[in-house]
Amino acid sequence: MIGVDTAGVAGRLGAAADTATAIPQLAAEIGLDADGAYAVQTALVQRRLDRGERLVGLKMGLTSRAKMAQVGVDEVIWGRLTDVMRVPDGGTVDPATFIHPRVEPEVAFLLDRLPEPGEPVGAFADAVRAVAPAIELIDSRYANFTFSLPDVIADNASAAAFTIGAWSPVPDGLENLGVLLEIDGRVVQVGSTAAILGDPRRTLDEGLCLAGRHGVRLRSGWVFLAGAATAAVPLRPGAHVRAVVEKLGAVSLRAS
Ligand code: 0L1
Ligand code: MG
Repeated sequence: MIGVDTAGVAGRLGAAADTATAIPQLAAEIGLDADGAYAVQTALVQRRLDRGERLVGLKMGLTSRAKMAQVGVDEVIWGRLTDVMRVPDGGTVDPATFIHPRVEPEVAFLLDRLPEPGEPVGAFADAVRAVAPAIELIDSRYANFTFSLPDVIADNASAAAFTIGAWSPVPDGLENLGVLLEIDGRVVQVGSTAAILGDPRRTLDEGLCLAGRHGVRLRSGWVFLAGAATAAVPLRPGAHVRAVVEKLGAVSLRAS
């Protein structure tokens, strides 16, 4: 990968997000590989930080077969979350500020005492202070929600917005909890937390390791979106979205 204009590519993706205008895929044309794509992601998120946003966490992407099949990419990826992406539980988003928003039910961790870089998570209960049901709103900046692995990495793993429900202490088991996604009171997706790498707790080791390779260290107090338990569903104007995770409760958001 020689001579990729990292700042230029980040600028194109940033402008696509800011103006809610899709752009064509670009990785194949410019020879962008996965490492180069994470450099673009860093520059893309830096644009947000430069205008005053704060990093508040990390998201894992494509952690389930359903998600991989939905977009035709079969590798776990990660992206960064900022404070401006967070929507309060029960809050409203304007779908017109996104290109083709989709919502998916997730499990979120509130991070606590994390191991040193390169070390695996010892006791999950030490590393994670609390867990919560979450909704992630993803929005690919690429036309037709179609991309390659480096394309989606560069696009900050399609991160756009997220909502976290009430935090609970870490329950005994997280590996097989029922998950529902409802739109306007109707169940549109049914899944299990087992779909998230077999057990959502595994995603924390993955996140530490994958982000660590790019010099990103997870922080105490950060949110960690472990991944979706089902495929994502388009968010239509006026929709009321609710995600329910067994033992953890429910979380909701509304589209204006
Ligand atoms: O959070 C996710 O699993 C999304 C990762 C990127 C792929 C997509 O946009 O669906
Ligand atoms: Mg997600």
